[in-house]
Amino acid sequence: DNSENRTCKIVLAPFNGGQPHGGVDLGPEYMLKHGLKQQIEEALQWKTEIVDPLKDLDLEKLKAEADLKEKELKPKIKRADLVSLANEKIYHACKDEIKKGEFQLTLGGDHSIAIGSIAGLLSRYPDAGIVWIDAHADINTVNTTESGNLHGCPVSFLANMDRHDWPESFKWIPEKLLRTNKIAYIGLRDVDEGEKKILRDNNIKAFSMYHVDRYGINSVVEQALEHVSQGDKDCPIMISYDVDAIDPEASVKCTGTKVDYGLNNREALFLCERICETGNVVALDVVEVNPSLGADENEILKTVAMGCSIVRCTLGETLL
Ligand code: 6HN
Ligand code: MN
Ligand code: MN
Ligand code: MN
Repeated sequence: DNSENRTCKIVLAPFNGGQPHGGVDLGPEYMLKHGLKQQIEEALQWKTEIVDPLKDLDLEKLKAEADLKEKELKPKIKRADLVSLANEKIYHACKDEIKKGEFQLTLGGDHSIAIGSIAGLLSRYPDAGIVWIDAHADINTVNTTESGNLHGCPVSFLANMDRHDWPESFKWIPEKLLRTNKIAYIGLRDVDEGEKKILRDNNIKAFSMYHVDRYGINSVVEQALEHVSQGDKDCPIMISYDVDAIDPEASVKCTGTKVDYGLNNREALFLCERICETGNVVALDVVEVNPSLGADENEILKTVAMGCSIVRCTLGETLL
């Protein structure tokens, strides 16, 4: 129903410090250049407003300084203070500049930015359910991470895992934030051994590509929604969408941690359509679009266009 003229707040999160590649910070710019804002306004008849929480940070300079310092220190987790700083800003923007009833759309950036976006969303809707669409579980803790890349860890921070071992800078993250029964994964196919143990020990609902093949995407989405809603038919739902969930051959080649045999294009968008149809979707992240990893213009266009389609389908463009 477009008649109410809803507002979509577009939170820009052009941050790349949670992983090693440059270029993922270009995600928001490329999606906007592709016409995302106009698409939301014209096709969907929503109002849009840009929120730009990182605009005062010189991110490339801060990253260079962090990398120089870490060259000698070689800490287990990389650029912790920078990732924390960027996310604290994203958190405050989502918490303070978005009102109940407005849609929270966050454009990454790497997936570490979900620490801020989800912490912000949960400040408005503490009981929201999170559907995490990804090839990866992103639930490594500061102790289990093998890569040290913080885009592999956002869920553990949100769920307050191993909090006693966090660098001091992360302590702004509220306690008792995300309960592990309020998240469900779809699309997993590259999960580290330490993460598998965390998923098992905490009984976390996770649908891998095996489950998509076994039950079909329709049943998987239904089960995920039922699980995160915990019996509340009005439960607010947020989607955190890592585009690497989607098969590289199908459309998404421009992303930093590509994994074969993912969701096909229809499965990828059906998810968004079905979750939109519940009428309960309040927020979406689109992350890990990296235009600089394209071999040619066409590869870049396909990935960026898919990012924009995810947004439009989640807002209801394709529903009749
Ligand atoms: N992402 N599990 C791997 C790691 O480095 O911890 C990969 C993480 C990928 C994160 O794609 O958002
Ligand atoms: Mn991923
Ligand atoms: Mn792996
Ligand atoms: Mn991810």
